[in-house]
Amino acid sequence: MDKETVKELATYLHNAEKEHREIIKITAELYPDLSIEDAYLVQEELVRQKIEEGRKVIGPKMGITSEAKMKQMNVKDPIYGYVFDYMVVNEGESISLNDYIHPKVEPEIGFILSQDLQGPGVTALDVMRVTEYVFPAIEIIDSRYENFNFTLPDVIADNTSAAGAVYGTSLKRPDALELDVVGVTLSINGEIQALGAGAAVLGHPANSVARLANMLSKKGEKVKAGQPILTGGLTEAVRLTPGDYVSAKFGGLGDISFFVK
Ligand code: OOG
Ligand code: MG
Repeated sequence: MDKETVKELATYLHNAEKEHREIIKITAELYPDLSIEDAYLVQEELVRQKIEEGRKVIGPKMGITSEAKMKQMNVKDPIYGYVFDYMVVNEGESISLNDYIHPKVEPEIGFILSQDLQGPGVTALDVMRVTEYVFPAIEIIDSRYENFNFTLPDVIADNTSAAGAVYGTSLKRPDALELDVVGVTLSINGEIQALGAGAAVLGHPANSVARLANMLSKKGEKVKAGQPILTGGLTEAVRLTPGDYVSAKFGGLGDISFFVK
């Protein structure tokens, strides 16, 4: 894919995000043959454009981390993208639906490492050895594509639908918990809408961080110490509507919540 096309596709996505406007997926018309590799080039260009506008990367995020979702999309690898400073929502704060297109929320387990992790060959055990803290999180995803309808390359180019993140401030040492059996409930206005457990993410969320390190190593990059890492949704994502009070409760990890206006 030539540089001009990469730029054009990144700008197409970037503008849709800034204007809170849904667009037709790239593979439908603009570039039907978009490969996974090309899609990451578009994502890199999108990240570059945001940084050029003064935005800052806060941390990486993993997506499509359940075996069921990977099978459904017929892929072997999960996908990754980046959360930026302007996407961060503080616990207890309100978001306005006007700032999004058709946002959904999903509870996730977050990691913070004490050392950089460089693949290939990183295992979950390597991850646990350098994990400083784990924390509860809610990710807000907001595909720029009509009806959240996309192919894998489309969603990779779209920075894996990243739009918001609530990083819980209750930090726990990783050996204080068995993360695969940490249960989670996601409630809207006090009613449980979805539930899951840590094992929904590749059997154990540490596997997700290991896969991230190994995927990044193909680009000569690593998972950096100190950055909050989102490991992937523990439940299906739930659509938001005005007036929602969103809360996620994690066994042993604590609760987080925010409001929707
Ligand atoms: C893609 C993002 C998926 C996750 O945790 O699986 C994701 C999407 O479903 O829009 O963030
Ligand atoms: Mg997610």
